[in-house]
Amino acid sequence: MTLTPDLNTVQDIYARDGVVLLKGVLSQDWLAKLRQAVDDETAKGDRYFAYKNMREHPGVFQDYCLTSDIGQRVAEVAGSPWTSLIYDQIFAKEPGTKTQTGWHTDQPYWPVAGPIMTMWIALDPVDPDNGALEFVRGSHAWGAKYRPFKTDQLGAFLHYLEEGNPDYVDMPDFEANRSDYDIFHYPLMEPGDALAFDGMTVHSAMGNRTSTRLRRGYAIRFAVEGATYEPRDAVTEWLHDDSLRPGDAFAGGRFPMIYKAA
Ligand SMILES: O=C(O)CCC(=O)C(=O)O
Repeated sequence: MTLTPDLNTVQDIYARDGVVLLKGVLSQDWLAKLRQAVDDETAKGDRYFAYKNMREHPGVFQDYCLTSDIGQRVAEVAGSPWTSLIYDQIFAKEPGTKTQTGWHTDQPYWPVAGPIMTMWIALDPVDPDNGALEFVRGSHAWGAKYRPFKTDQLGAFLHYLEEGNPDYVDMPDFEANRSDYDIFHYPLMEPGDALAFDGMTVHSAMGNRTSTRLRRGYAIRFAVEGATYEPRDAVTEWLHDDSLRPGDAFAGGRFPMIYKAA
């Protein structure tokens, strides 16, 4: 894969905005295989948030994570000598899904301190009609740790978690005060494009107001140099690994290093 725009520009945008669009990350072959694998998985009947950690089982998701060039791409964008896998997730927003995925940051839900990156790969054309992701530009650099919260199966806010934890602050109401923030989205992602975004970037996803256009996204979460294991509580328990100790580099055990610079 050659990066469009070039790597220096990509790194600059990522550092400035906390998110960058990468064109043509998937080959046609991986696109076809991942689409099929997503369809097979979603045919099992769960919805939206339920499809997680497929890569822990043999199959297309595991093959993609372990054998494709995605780990190297993450390392390049992050400027890191290595990449490890945290977990993967399908976001299939069906036609007619009115719910907007609430504004949130990802890091508070995972047992990681330090830099992490999601690659959110579009398997369909994605635009504001069928569920474009929205970002608050530069919010990854604010240093704000927003309290995690529970959502319903479609991503709507239900209630806060860790209410007594002084490390977190409640999230401002970005939706009600949109004009106070630099909120943006990419007008069109083509199948095989990816959004690389920081674990602290505030983001949400629009509803899918089409009646026919499924919006399939495949998100993979990665740790890079500087990330450490930080198991916290019930919120992150689903991703714990007792073979790592708090403070260890976030690689090994359940979280294989999938790329290391020579
Ligand atoms: O794809 C979506 O609908 C939401 C994605 C998201 O919030 C995430 O990847 O963290």
